[in-house]
Amino acid sequence: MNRTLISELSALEDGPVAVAGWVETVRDQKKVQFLVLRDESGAVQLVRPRPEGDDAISLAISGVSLGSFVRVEGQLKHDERVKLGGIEVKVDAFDVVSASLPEQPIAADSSIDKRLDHRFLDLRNPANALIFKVQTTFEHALRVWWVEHGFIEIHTPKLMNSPSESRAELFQVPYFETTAYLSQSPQHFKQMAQAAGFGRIFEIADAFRADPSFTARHATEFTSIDAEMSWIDSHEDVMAMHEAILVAGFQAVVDKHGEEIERLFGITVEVPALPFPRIPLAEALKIVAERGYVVPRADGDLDPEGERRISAYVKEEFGHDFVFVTDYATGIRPFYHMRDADDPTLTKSYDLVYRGTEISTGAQREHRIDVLLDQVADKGLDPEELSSYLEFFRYGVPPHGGFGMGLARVLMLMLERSSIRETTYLFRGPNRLLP
Ligand code: AMO
Repeated sequence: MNRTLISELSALEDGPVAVAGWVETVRDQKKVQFLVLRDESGAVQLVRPRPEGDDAISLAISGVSLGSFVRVEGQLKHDERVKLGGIEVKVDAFDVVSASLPEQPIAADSSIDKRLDHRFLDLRNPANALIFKVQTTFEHALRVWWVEHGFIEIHTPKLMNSPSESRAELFQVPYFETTAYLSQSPQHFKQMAQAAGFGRIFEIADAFRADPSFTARHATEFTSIDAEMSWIDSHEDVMAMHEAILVAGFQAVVDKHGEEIERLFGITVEVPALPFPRIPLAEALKIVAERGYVVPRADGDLDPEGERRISAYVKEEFGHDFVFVTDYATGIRPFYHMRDADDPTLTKSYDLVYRGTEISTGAQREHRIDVLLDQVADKGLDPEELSSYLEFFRYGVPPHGGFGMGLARVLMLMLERSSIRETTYLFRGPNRLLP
Protein backbone atom coordinates (compact mmCIF):
# COMPACT_ATOMS: atom_id res chain seq x y z
CA MET A 1 0.00 0.00 0.00
CA ASN A 2 1.30 3.48 -0.87
CA ARG A 3 2.10 5.83 1.98
CA THR A 4 -0.32 8.73 2.49
CA LEU A 5 0.90 12.00 3.99
CA ILE A 6 -0.84 12.63 7.30
CA SER A 7 -2.10 16.02 6.11
CA GLU A 8 -3.99 14.26 3.32
CA LEU A 9 -5.82 11.76 5.54
CA SER A 10 -8.72 13.98 6.54
CA ALA A 11 -9.81 14.32 2.91
CA LEU A 12 -9.98 10.51 2.49
CA GLU A 13 -12.96 8.32 3.21
CA ASP A 14 -12.83 5.77 6.02
CA GLY A 15 -10.87 2.70 4.94
CA PRO A 16 -7.37 1.20 4.67
CA VAL A 17 -4.35 3.56 4.71
CA ALA A 18 -0.60 3.38 5.19
CA VAL A 19 1.20 6.15 7.07
CA ALA A 20 4.83 6.59 8.10
CA GLY A 21 6.68 8.95 10.38
CA TRP A 22 8.08 9.13 13.88
CA VAL A 23 6.40 8.29 17.18
CA GLU A 24 5.72 11.44 19.16
CA THR A 25 3.80 10.04 22.14
CA VAL A 26 2.60 6.65 23.38
CA ARG A 27 -0.20 6.06 25.86
CA ASP A 28 0.16 2.38 26.65
CA GLN A 29 -3.08 1.59 28.46
CA LYS A 30 -4.40 -1.75 29.62
CA LYS A 31 -7.28 -1.95 27.19
CA VAL A 32 -6.21 0.39 24.39
CA GLN A 33 -2.91 1.68 23.07
CA PHE A 34 -2.77 5.23 21.68
CA LEU A 35 0.13 6.79 19.78
CA VAL A 36 0.65 10.09 18.06
CA LEU A 37 2.49 9.64 14.80
CA ARG A 38 4.05 12.67 13.12
CA ASP A 39 5.41 13.12 9.63
CA GLU A 40 6.58 16.20 7.72
CA SER A 41 2.99 17.27 7.08
CA GLY A 42 1.23 16.77 10.43
CA ALA A 43 0.26 14.39 13.23
CA VAL A 44 -2.39 11.71 13.61
CA GLN A 45 -3.65 9.52 16.43
CA LEU A 46 -3.11 5.79 16.09
CA VAL A 47 -5.23 3.46 18.15
CA ARG A 48 -5.04 -0.27 18.90
CA PRO A 49 -7.37 -2.21 21.22
CA ARG A 50 -5.13 -4.48 23.22
CA PRO A 51 -5.85 -8.18 22.67
CA GLU A 52 -6.12 -10.59 25.60
CA GLY A 53 -2.61 -11.77 26.47
CA ASP A 54 -0.94 -9.33 24.01
CA ASP A 55 0.33 -10.07 20.50
CA ALA A 56 3.28 -9.02 18.37
CA ILE A 57 1.75 -5.63 17.50
CA SER A 58 0.80 -4.65 21.05
CA LEU A 59 4.27 -5.68 22.24
CA ALA A 60 5.90 -3.65 19.47
CA ILE A 61 3.85 -0.61 20.45
CA SER A 62 4.68 -1.08 24.15
CA GLY A 63 8.34 -1.38 23.32
CA VAL A 64 8.73 1.40 20.77
CA SER A 65 10.88 4.32 21.92
CA LEU A 66 9.75 7.88 21.28
CA GLY A 67 11.22 9.31 18.11
CA SER A 68 11.46 5.95 16.32
CA PHE A 69 10.47 5.94 12.66
CA VAL A 70 7.63 3.51 11.99
CA ARG A 71 5.41 2.44 9.14
CA VAL A 72 1.80 1.68 9.95
CA GLU A 73 -1.08 0.18 8.06
CA GLY A 74 -4.58 0.47 9.40
CA GLN A 75 -8.13 1.65 9.02
CA LEU A 76 -8.75 5.38 8.79
CA LYS A 77 -11.80 6.46 10.75
CA HIS A 78 -13.34 9.93 10.98
CA ASP A 79 -14.48 10.59 14.52
CA GLU A 80 -15.32 14.07 15.74
CA ARG A 81 -14.43 13.10 19.30
CA VAL A 82 -10.73 12.73 18.38
CA LYS A 83 -9.11 16.03 19.38
CA LEU A 84 -6.25 15.72 16.91
CA GLY A 85 -7.92 16.51 13.59
CA GLY A 86 -11.07 14.45 14.09
CA ILE A 87 -9.52 11.30 12.62
CA GLU A 88 -7.65 8.26 13.83
CA VAL A 89 -6.03 5.19 12.32
CA LYS A 90 -6.82 1.81 13.84
CA VAL A 91 -3.57 -0.14 13.61
CA ASP A 92 -3.45 -3.41 11.59
CA ALA A 93 0.31 -3.53 11.06
CA PHE A 94 3.07 -1.72 12.99
CA ASP A 95 6.60 -1.83 11.70
CA VAL A 96 9.50 -0.17 13.53
CA VAL A 97 11.67 0.80 10.57
CA SER A 98 14.37 2.67 12.51
CA ALA A 99 14.40 2.68 16.29
CA SER A 100 15.52 5.64 18.38
CA LEU A 101 17.65 5.40 21.50
CA PRO A 102 15.23 5.42 24.45
CA GLU A 103 16.28 8.76 26.01
CA GLN A 104 15.69 11.98 24.03
CA PRO A 105 18.68 14.29 24.64
CA ILE A 106 16.64 17.50 24.31
CA ALA A 107 13.25 18.82 25.34
CA ALA A 108 11.28 21.80 24.05
CA ASP A 109 12.65 23.94 26.90
CA SER A 110 16.32 22.97 26.46
CA SER A 111 18.79 25.81 25.93
CA ILE A 112 19.35 26.93 22.36
CA ASP A 113 22.92 25.59 22.46
CA LYS A 114 21.78 22.16 23.57
CA ARG A 115 19.06 22.19 20.94
CA LEU A 116 21.56 23.09 18.24
CA ASP A 117 23.82 20.22 19.35
CA HIS A 118 20.92 17.92 18.41
CA ARG A 119 19.50 20.06 15.65
CA PHE A 120 18.04 17.10 13.74
CA LEU A 121 15.80 16.37 16.73
CA ASP A 122 15.10 20.05 17.35
CA LEU A 123 13.86 20.36 13.77
CA ARG A 124 11.28 17.63 14.36
CA ASN A 125 9.39 20.24 16.35
CA PRO A 126 6.74 21.40 13.84
CA ALA A 127 7.26 25.08 14.70
CA ASN A 128 10.96 24.80 13.91
CA ALA A 129 10.26 22.94 10.69
CA LEU A 130 7.75 25.63 9.73
CA ILE A 131 10.57 28.21 9.67
CA PHE A 132 12.16 26.33 6.78
CA LYS A 133 8.88 25.87 4.94
CA VAL A 134 8.47 29.65 5.20
CA GLN A 135 12.05 30.09 4.00
CA THR A 136 11.36 27.92 0.96
CA THR A 137 8.23 29.88 0.06
CA PHE A 138 9.94 33.22 0.61
CA GLU A 139 12.97 32.39 -1.54
CA HIS A 140 10.76 30.90 -4.22
CA ALA A 141 8.63 34.05 -4.41
CA LEU A 142 11.76 36.19 -4.77
CA ARG A 143 13.07 33.93 -7.51
CA VAL A 144 9.75 34.01 -9.35
CA TRP A 145 9.68 37.81 -9.17
CA TRP A 146 13.23 38.10 -10.47
CA VAL A 147 12.75 35.54 -13.22
CA GLU A 148 9.56 37.31 -14.35
CA HIS A 149 11.49 40.59 -14.46
CA GLY A 150 14.33 39.30 -16.60
CA PHE A 151 16.96 38.68 -13.91
CA ILE A 152 19.58 35.97 -14.49
CA GLU A 153 20.51 33.72 -11.57
CA ILE A 154 24.26 33.42 -11.05
CA HIS A 155 26.44 31.26 -8.79
CA THR A 156 29.66 33.01 -7.91
CA PRO A 157 32.79 31.41 -6.46
CA LYS A 158 33.26 31.46 -2.72
CA LEU A 159 37.02 30.94 -2.97
CA MET A 160 38.61 34.26 -3.79
CA ASN A 161 42.12 35.57 -4.29
CA SER A 162 41.31 38.92 -2.69
CA PRO A 163 38.91 40.12 0.03
CA SER A 164 35.42 40.80 -1.29
CA GLU A 165 34.44 43.47 1.22
CA SER A 166 37.26 44.60 3.49
CA ARG A 167 40.27 43.08 5.18
CA ALA A 168 38.25 42.82 8.38
CA GLU A 169 36.30 39.64 9.10
CA LEU A 170 38.22 37.64 6.55
CA PHE A 171 38.64 33.85 6.57
CA GLN A 172 41.84 32.66 4.98
CA VAL A 173 42.30 29.13 3.76
CA PRO A 174 45.46 27.41 2.52
CA TYR A 175 45.09 27.04 -1.23
CA PHE A 176 47.85 24.92 -2.77
CA GLU A 177 50.88 27.23 -3.05
CA THR A 178 48.94 30.30 -2.01
CA THR A 179 46.21 31.59 0.31
CA ALA A 180 42.57 31.93 -0.64
CA TYR A 181 39.85 33.98 1.07
CA LEU A 182 36.32 32.86 1.69
CA SER A 183 33.89 35.20 -0.01
CA GLN A 184 32.35 37.76 2.33
CA SER A 185 29.89 38.85 -0.36
CA PRO A 186 29.40 38.23 -4.10
CA GLN A 187 29.95 41.98 -4.54
CA HIS A 188 32.74 41.78 -7.12
CA PHE A 189 31.09 39.15 -9.25
CA LYS A 190 27.62 40.61 -9.27
CA GLN A 191 29.19 43.82 -10.55
CA MET A 192 31.20 41.78 -13.07
CA ALA A 193 27.88 40.53 -14.42
CA GLN A 194 27.03 44.15 -15.25
CA ALA A 195 30.30 44.45 -17.18
CA ALA A 196 29.33 41.18 -18.87
CA GLY A 197 26.14 42.82 -20.09
CA PHE A 198 23.81 40.54 -18.09
CA GLY A 199 21.69 43.54 -17.15
CA ARG A 200 19.99 42.13 -14.08
CA ILE A 201 21.16 39.31 -11.83
CA PHE A 202 20.53 37.70 -8.49
CA GLU A 203 22.19 35.13 -6.29
CA ILE A 204 21.15 33.35 -3.09
CA ALA A 205 24.26 31.80 -1.58
CA ASP A 206 26.58 31.53 1.38
CA ALA A 207 28.79 34.35 2.57
CA PHE A 208 31.49 34.07 5.21
CA ARG A 209 32.59 36.59 7.84
CA ALA A 210 35.23 35.92 10.48
CA ASP A 211 33.17 37.95 12.88
CA PRO A 212 33.90 37.01 16.51
CA SER A 213 30.65 38.47 17.86
CA PHE A 214 27.98 36.50 19.68
CA THR A 215 24.94 38.65 18.93
CA ALA A 216 21.52 37.38 17.87
CA ARG A 217 22.15 38.59 14.31
CA HIS A 218 25.73 37.59 13.48
CA ALA A 219 26.94 34.31 12.04
CA THR A 220 30.27 33.37 10.54
CA GLU A 221 28.50 31.78 7.58
CA PHE A 222 25.14 33.06 6.37
CA THR A 223 22.90 32.95 3.33
CA SER A 224 23.10 36.22 1.46
CA ILE A 225 20.37 37.30 -0.94
CA ASP A 226 21.97 39.50 -3.56
CA ALA A 227 20.72 41.37 -6.59
CA GLU A 228 22.31 43.80 -9.00
CA MET A 229 20.86 45.69 -11.95
CA SER A 230 22.08 47.91 -14.77
CA TRP A 231 20.77 51.18 -16.19
CA ILE A 232 19.59 52.66 -12.94
CA ASP A 233 19.39 56.40 -12.32
CA SER A 234 20.09 56.15 -8.60
CA HIS A 235 19.81 53.96 -5.52
CA GLU A 236 16.10 54.82 -5.63
CA ASP A 237 15.69 52.29 -8.49
CA VAL A 238 17.38 49.62 -6.36
CA MET A 239 15.10 50.37 -3.41
CA ALA A 240 12.03 50.14 -5.66
CA MET A 241 13.08 46.65 -6.78
CA HIS A 242 14.05 45.71 -3.23
CA GLU A 243 10.69 46.63 -1.71
CA ALA A 244 8.84 44.93 -4.58
CA ILE A 245 10.59 41.58 -4.01
CA LEU A 246 9.97 41.81 -0.27
CA VAL A 247 6.27 42.41 -0.82
CA ALA A 248 6.18 39.41 -3.19
CA GLY A 249 8.00 37.28 -0.61
CA PHE A 250 5.82 38.33 2.34
CA GLN A 251 2.64 37.94 0.30
CA ALA A 252 3.57 34.37 -0.62
CA VAL A 253 4.39 33.54 3.02
CA VAL A 254 1.11 35.00 4.28
CA ASP A 255 -0.91 33.19 1.59
CA LYS A 256 0.70 29.83 2.15
CA HIS A 257 1.61 29.78 5.85
CA GLY A 258 -0.28 32.67 7.49
CA GLU A 259 -2.66 30.43 9.39
CA GLU A 260 -0.03 27.94 10.50
CA ILE A 261 2.25 30.77 11.65
CA GLU A 262 -0.61 32.12 13.76
CA ARG A 263 -1.29 28.69 15.19
CA LEU A 264 2.32 27.72 15.99
CA PHE A 265 3.88 31.10 16.78
CA GLY A 266 0.82 33.12 17.83
CA ILE A 267 1.74 35.98 15.52
CA THR A 268 0.28 37.52 12.38
CA VAL A 269 2.66 38.15 9.50
CA GLU A 270 1.66 41.26 7.59
CA VAL A 271 2.53 42.15 4.02
CA PRO A 272 4.33 45.51 4.17
CA ALA A 273 2.71 48.43 2.36
CA LEU A 274 4.41 50.13 -0.60
CA PRO A 275 6.37 52.34 -0.69
CA PHE A 276 8.54 51.71 2.38
CA PRO A 277 9.43 54.93 4.24
CA ARG A 278 12.78 56.48 3.31
CA ILE A 279 14.79 58.66 5.71
CA PRO A 280 18.25 60.10 5.02
CA LEU A 281 20.78 59.02 7.66
CA ALA A 282 21.45 62.59 8.85
CA GLU A 283 17.73 63.05 9.46
CA ALA A 284 17.46 59.67 11.19
CA LEU A 285 20.26 60.66 13.59
CA LYS A 286 18.47 63.93 14.28
CA ILE A 287 15.15 62.18 14.90
CA VAL A 288 16.59 59.72 17.39
CA ALA A 289 18.55 62.52 19.11
CA GLU A 290 15.38 64.61 19.46
CA ARG A 291 13.78 61.56 21.01
CA GLY A 292 16.52 61.31 23.63
CA TYR A 293 19.18 59.08 22.12
CA VAL A 294 22.41 60.58 20.80
CA VAL A 295 24.15 57.79 18.89
CA PRO A 296 27.54 57.42 20.59
CA ARG A 297 29.52 56.66 17.45
CA ALA A 298 32.29 58.91 16.21
CA ASP A 299 31.86 57.78 12.61
CA GLY A 300 28.30 59.08 12.29
CA ASP A 301 26.68 55.69 11.66
CA LEU A 302 23.60 54.37 13.42
CA ASP A 303 24.35 51.80 16.10
CA PRO A 304 21.96 48.93 16.93
CA GLU A 305 20.14 51.06 19.53
CA GLY A 306 19.82 53.86 16.96
CA GLU A 307 18.34 51.35 14.49
CA ARG A 308 15.80 50.26 17.09
CA ARG A 309 14.90 53.87 17.81
CA ILE A 310 14.46 54.92 14.20
CA SER A 311 12.30 51.84 13.63
CA ALA A 312 10.18 52.73 16.65
CA TYR A 313 9.72 56.22 15.21
CA VAL A 314 8.75 54.88 11.79
CA LYS A 315 6.30 52.45 13.37
CA GLU A 316 4.68 55.27 15.34
CA GLU A 317 4.64 57.80 12.50
CA PHE A 318 3.92 55.61 9.49
CA GLY A 319 2.78 52.29 10.97
CA HIS A 320 5.55 50.61 8.98
CA ASP A 321 7.98 47.86 10.04
CA PHE A 322 10.56 48.72 7.36
CA VAL A 323 12.60 51.83 6.75
CA PHE A 324 15.21 52.63 4.12
CA VAL A 325 17.88 54.78 5.79
CA THR A 326 19.55 56.53 2.84
CA ASP A 327 22.46 58.75 1.88
CA TYR A 328 25.16 57.38 4.16
CA ALA A 329 28.27 59.46 4.62
CA THR A 330 31.21 58.59 2.35
CA GLY A 331 33.43 57.85 5.34
CA ILE A 332 31.31 54.90 6.50
CA ARG A 333 30.67 53.33 3.12
CA PRO A 334 32.91 51.17 0.93
CA PHE A 335 34.94 52.63 -1.92
CA TYR A 336 32.62 51.21 -4.56
CA HIS A 337 29.53 53.19 -3.50
CA MET A 338 28.76 56.05 -5.87
CA ARG A 339 29.02 59.46 -4.27
CA ASP A 340 26.36 62.11 -4.62
CA ALA A 341 27.18 64.45 -7.52
CA ASP A 342 25.97 67.48 -5.53
CA ASP A 343 27.47 66.47 -2.21
CA PRO A 344 30.44 64.08 -2.44
CA THR A 345 30.40 63.63 1.34
CA LEU A 346 27.32 61.46 0.80
CA THR A 347 26.90 58.16 -1.02
CA LYS A 348 23.95 57.00 -3.10
CA SER A 349 23.34 54.17 -0.70
CA TYR A 350 20.95 52.81 1.87
CA ASP A 351 20.49 50.34 4.69
CA LEU A 352 17.17 48.60 5.07
CA VAL A 353 16.12 48.35 8.71
CA TYR A 354 13.31 45.95 9.62
CA ARG A 355 11.84 46.07 13.13
CA GLY A 356 14.96 47.68 14.51
CA THR A 357 17.60 45.50 12.84
CA GLU A 358 19.60 46.13 9.68
CA ILE A 359 18.77 43.44 7.16
CA SER A 360 20.41 44.85 4.07
CA THR A 361 22.84 47.26 2.49
CA GLY A 362 22.35 48.59 -1.03
CA ALA A 363 23.76 51.28 -3.29
CA GLN A 364 24.39 52.62 -6.71
CA ARG A 365 27.98 51.64 -7.56
CA GLU A 366 30.67 53.81 -9.04
CA HIS A 367 31.11 52.55 -12.62
CA ARG A 368 33.46 55.23 -13.97
CA ILE A 369 36.99 53.83 -13.71
CA ASP A 370 38.70 57.17 -13.18
CA VAL A 371 36.35 58.10 -10.33
CA LEU A 372 36.59 54.58 -8.93
CA LEU A 373 40.40 54.81 -8.86
CA ASP A 374 40.14 58.12 -7.01
CA GLN A 375 37.83 56.53 -4.47
CA VAL A 376 40.20 53.57 -4.03
CA ALA A 377 43.02 56.03 -3.33
CA ASP A 378 40.80 58.11 -1.09
CA LYS A 379 40.09 55.04 1.07
CA GLY A 380 43.81 54.20 1.21
CA LEU A 381 43.27 50.87 -0.56
CA ASP A 382 45.79 49.09 -2.73
CA PRO A 383 44.71 49.18 -6.41
CA GLU A 384 47.03 46.24 -7.05
CA GLU A 385 45.00 44.04 -4.70
CA LEU A 386 41.81 45.18 -6.43
CA SER A 387 43.24 44.88 -9.94
CA SER A 388 41.02 42.00 -11.01
CA TYR A 389 37.91 43.89 -9.85
CA LEU A 390 39.04 47.18 -11.40
CA GLU A 391 39.66 45.41 -14.71
CA PHE A 392 35.87 45.01 -15.16
CA PHE A 393 35.50 48.77 -15.47
CA ARG A 394 38.20 49.30 -18.09
CA TYR A 395 36.04 47.94 -20.90
CA GLY A 396 32.82 49.76 -20.09
CA VAL A 397 30.13 49.10 -17.48
CA PRO A 398 26.63 50.62 -17.48
CA PRO A 399 25.42 52.49 -14.38
CA HIS A 400 24.28 49.90 -11.89
CA GLY A 401 23.42 49.11 -8.31
CA GLY A 402 22.16 46.39 -6.02
CA PHE A 403 21.91 45.09 -2.51
CA GLY A 404 22.86 42.21 -0.21
CA MET A 405 20.39 40.97 2.40
CA GLY A 406 20.77 38.37 5.15
CA LEU A 407 18.11 35.68 4.77
CA ALA A 408 18.16 34.48 8.38
CA ARG A 409 17.74 38.02 9.68
CA VAL A 410 14.63 38.55 7.57
CA LEU A 411 13.13 35.29 8.85
CA MET A 412 14.09 36.02 12.46
CA LEU A 413 12.29 39.36 12.38
CA MET A 414 9.34 38.18 10.30
CA LEU A 415 8.64 35.21 12.58
CA GLU A 416 9.63 37.04 15.78
CA ARG A 417 12.31 34.51 16.71
CA SER A 418 14.97 35.57 19.20
CA SER A 419 18.08 34.83 17.13
CA ILE A 420 19.27 33.83 13.68
CA ARG A 421 20.34 30.58 15.35
CA GLU A 422 16.63 29.70 15.20
CA THR A 423 16.19 30.67 11.54
CA THR A 424 19.40 29.17 10.17
CA TYR A 425 19.26 25.48 9.32
CA LEU A 426 22.72 24.88 10.78
CA PHE A 427 24.15 27.90 12.53
CA ARG A 428 27.83 28.71 12.32
CA GLY A 429 29.42 30.99 14.89
CA PRO A 430 32.80 31.45 16.58
CA ASN A 431 32.04 28.52 18.90
CA ARG A 432 30.06 26.34 16.57
CA LEU A 433 31.23 24.14 13.74
CA LEU A 434 28.93 21.22 14.61
CA PRO A 435 26.73 19.56 13.54
P1 AMO B 1 26.80 44.13 4.22
O1 AMO B 1 28.17 43.86 4.70
O2 AMO B 1 26.03 45.21 4.92
O3 AMO B 1 26.80 44.53 2.69
O4 AMO B 1 25.97 42.79 4.30
C1 AMO B 1 24.66 42.74 3.76
C2 AMO B 1 23.72 42.03 4.71
O5 AMO B 1 24.19 40.73 4.97
C3 AMO B 1 23.83 40.36 6.28
N1 AMO B 1 25.01 40.07 7.08
C4 AMO B 1 25.08 39.12 8.02
N2 AMO B 1 24.19 38.22 8.45
C5 AMO B 1 24.57 37.38 9.42
N3 AMO B 1 25.80 37.35 9.97
C6 AMO B 1 26.74 38.24 9.58
N4 AMO B 1 27.98 38.20 10.13
C7 AMO B 1 26.41 39.18 8.55
N5 AMO B 1 27.08 40.16 7.91
C8 AMO B 1 26.21 40.69 7.03
C9 AMO B 1 23.07 41.51 6.88
C10 AMO B 1 23.57 42.67 6.07
O6 AMO B 1 22.66 43.73 6.06
N6 AMO B 1 28.24 43.86 -0.58
C11 AMO B 1 27.36 44.53 0.35
C12 AMO B 1 25.92 44.51 -0.12
C13 AMO B 1 25.68 45.34 -1.37
O7 AMO B 1 25.99 46.54 -1.34
O8 AMO B 1 25.17 44.77 -2.36
C14 AMO B 1 27.45 43.82 1.71
O9 AMO B 1 27.93 42.73 1.84
O10 AMO B 1 21.68 41.29 6.69
